[in-house]
Amino acid sequence: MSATATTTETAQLQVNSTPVSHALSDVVKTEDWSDFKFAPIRESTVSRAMTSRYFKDLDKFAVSDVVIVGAGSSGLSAAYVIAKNRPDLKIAIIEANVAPGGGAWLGGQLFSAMIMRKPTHLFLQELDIPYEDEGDYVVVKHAALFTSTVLSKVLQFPNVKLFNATAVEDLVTRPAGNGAVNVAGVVTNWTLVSMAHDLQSCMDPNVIELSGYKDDGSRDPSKKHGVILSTTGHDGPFGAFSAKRIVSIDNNKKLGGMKGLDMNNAEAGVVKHSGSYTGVGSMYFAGMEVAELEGCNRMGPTFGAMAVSGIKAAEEILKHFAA
Ligand code: AHZ
Repeated sequence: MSATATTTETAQLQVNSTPVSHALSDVVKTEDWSDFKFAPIRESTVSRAMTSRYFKDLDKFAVSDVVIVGAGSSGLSAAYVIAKNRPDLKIAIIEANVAPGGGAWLGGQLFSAMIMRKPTHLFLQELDIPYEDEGDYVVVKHAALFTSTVLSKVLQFPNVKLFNATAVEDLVTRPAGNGAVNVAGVVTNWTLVSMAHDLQSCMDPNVIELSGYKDDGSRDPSKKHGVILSTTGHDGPFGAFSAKRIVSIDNNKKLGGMKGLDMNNAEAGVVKHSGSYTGVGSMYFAGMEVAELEGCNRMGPTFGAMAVSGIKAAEEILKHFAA
C-alpha cells in the first residue's frame, strides 16, 4: 500500500484481513518490510559451511555399517526401520538422482493417489500419514505425501546420510573362502560423471567400504560386518543395478528378469524374495529390483510391497547386527 492511501482504504484492508501469523512476527513488527535485513554473510562462509560438512560426511561414511543403494519407496522404508531401531549404525543412502524418492512421487501414470494393500496401513500409521480406508487396501491422497514424509523422517535421523546425485557404479568384493565372495563396499561416482564416462579419458570413482574388515581386507571376527541393501528398482538406465552386477559375481546365478504385470502374484513374490541374497555374503535386496533378480511379476501402481519388502529386508539386517 502506498503512503498516500486513504484512511478508508486502510480501514477496509484491516477489516477484511485476518492477522497473518508467521514465525517472523517477532522480527517484522508491522506490515512495513522496508527495513528488513538478514545478518551479513560472506560468500566464502556459505561455501565453507556446505563443503566442510559434505567432506566431513564423506570422511565419516567412508566406512559404513549399512549402505542402501537407491532412495525409492523400498529403500526409504528400509532406511526408516533400520535407523529408528539402531541409532548406533552408520547408514549411507546412495541415490543416483538429484531428487530422492524414485518413482514414488506419483501413484501411477501421472495420477496422484498412492494405493497400498493392507497391512501396509500399519506402516502409514507409524509414519503418521493419513489415508482413506477402502477395505482391503488404503489410499494416500498423494504419493508425494508418503514420499516426503518418510524422506523427512529418514533424513532427521542423525545416523543417516543421503548422498544424492551419486551413482553406485560397482560393488567392492572380497574372497570369502572356497570360491565364495562377500560384498565389502560400493564404488561411487557423481551421477553426471557416471553418465559421461565415454566423453573423458579417466574419471575414477570413489569408494564406501563396509565396516568390520581388517587392513588386509579380511573380516575382523571380533566385529559385525556391514551390509549392502540394494533397492534400485526395475531395469532402466540405472535400475536393477546390483541384480545385473551380481550375476557376473555369482557364477551360479542367472538373472530372473521381471515378468509381466500381475498385481496379486507380484507383491507377494517381491516380499517373499526380499532380504538376504544367499549367493553373495552381506548382500540384501528389496523393492522392484527383487523382481528383476528373481523373476517375479511386475506389480504396476500398487506400493504395499515396496514398503513391506523394505521392512522385511530391514528386519533381517537388524537381526544380523543383533546376533
Ligand atoms: O534413481 C533410482 C531410484 O531413485 C535409484 N538408483 C537406481 N540405480 C542406482 C544406482 N546408484 C544409486 N546405480 C540408483 N541409485 O534407485 C531408486 C529406485 O527407486 P524406484 O522407485 O525405481 O524403486 P522401488 O523398488 O523402491 O519402487 C518401485 C516402484 C514401482 S515400479 C512399478 C512398475 O513399474 O510396475 N511398480 C512399483 C510399485
